[in-house]
Amino acid sequence: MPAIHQLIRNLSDPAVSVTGHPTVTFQYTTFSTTPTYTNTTSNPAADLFHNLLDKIPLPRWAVYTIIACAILLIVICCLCICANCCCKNKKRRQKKKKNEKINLPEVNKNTTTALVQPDVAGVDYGSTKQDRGKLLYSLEYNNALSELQVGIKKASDLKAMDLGGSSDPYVKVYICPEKSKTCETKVFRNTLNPVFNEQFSYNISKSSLLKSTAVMKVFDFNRFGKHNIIGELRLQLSNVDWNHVLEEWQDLAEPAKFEDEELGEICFSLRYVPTVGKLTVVILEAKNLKKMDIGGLSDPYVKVQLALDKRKWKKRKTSIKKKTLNPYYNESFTFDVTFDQIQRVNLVISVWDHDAVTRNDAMGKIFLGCDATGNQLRHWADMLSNPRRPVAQWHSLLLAEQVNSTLNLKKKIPLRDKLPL
Ligand SMILES: [Ca+2]
Ligand SMILES: [Ca+2]
Repeated sequence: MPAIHQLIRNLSDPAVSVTGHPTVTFQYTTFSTTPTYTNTTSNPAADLFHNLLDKIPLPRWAVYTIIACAILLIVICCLCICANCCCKNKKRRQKKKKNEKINLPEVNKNTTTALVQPDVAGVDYGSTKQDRGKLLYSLEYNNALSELQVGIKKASDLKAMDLGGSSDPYVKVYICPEKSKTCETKVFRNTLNPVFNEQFSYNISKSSLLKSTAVMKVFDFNRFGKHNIIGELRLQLSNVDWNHVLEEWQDLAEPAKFEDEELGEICFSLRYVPTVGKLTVVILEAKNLKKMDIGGLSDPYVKVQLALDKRKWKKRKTSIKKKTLNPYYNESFTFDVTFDQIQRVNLVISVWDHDAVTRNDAMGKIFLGCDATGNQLRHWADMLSNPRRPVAQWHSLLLAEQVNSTLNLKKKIPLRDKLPL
């Protein structure tokens, strides 16, 4: 087999020896102890390597091929890992960039994120003011009459509170710390730039004026939900130059939470049938009432009173709901009120905490009627303009003293006046 012999020689594999015998034997098990190349080097490391190779029961070319393949495989693996890492980093960088792009306009539009989680370095306090809009108001004091005039002129760039990207703004005005009279402007539907042009007057002595603060709160009206505050102004009246009429724009601030005591809310429906002269009040429920008892709860009941020509006239009350701050009543009261009387009537709704031993305490109060303002007047007007249809609405309770001083009811109507007119 000379061809094979030659081939083997060409491969110059020292592991393969050919005997003089015509048959070729691949001596995998027997090795020559003194191969020719051993003499060429005296490096002990190389000797060790070659000895190791000699011990492997494979031809040298196969061993070299395997080693080459292994190195190639390792290199390919390394390259793959590197490529993968680079790719991931690139993707991460791109994703980060993308996220930054998405977040930026949101942050610009809505700085409440900055308010909730203030980044000490990055908070822009000015932008929170711009977000809520601004209000043009006027202040004037008449020394002779001891009368303060607060003008609510207009607002601009108000914050959108409704889903449609708009608001239904109105302004509540009162003087702290007295808070005896709260005035409200009309509601302007679906606008962020309302023109109110309303003026409110407060009787206040010069000495108490200088210790007072005028509060102007801009709210968003919602037909079936709680009214949300858009922003407010608090003006220290001691800082005002009263020799002139003050008129200026000011950025609305975030509402202060400390001052307004939450007295809870009450929901009731009103229905008036003019033909038969019947006014029906259904006390539905109340929520978030004030804690009056030691256990952290209250025993609330609701008084429904009517005043005619500012005199106490008729009254009824609901049952007492024990140990709750969120009572449900659904109790109906019908009063005879003629069409002539309904225009001179005030409906006073008050929530009381029942106490077995001590006097019952007032928890909150509101009144409706033609003398009412704001939300209460709206509910009353809705009832009158929808005869025979019950109109339900939630109302925020006010301090009983505040309502009493605004309403200023006289004593009970004498008996003869109770007779039908
Ligand atoms: Ca609204
Ligand atoms: Ca009680």
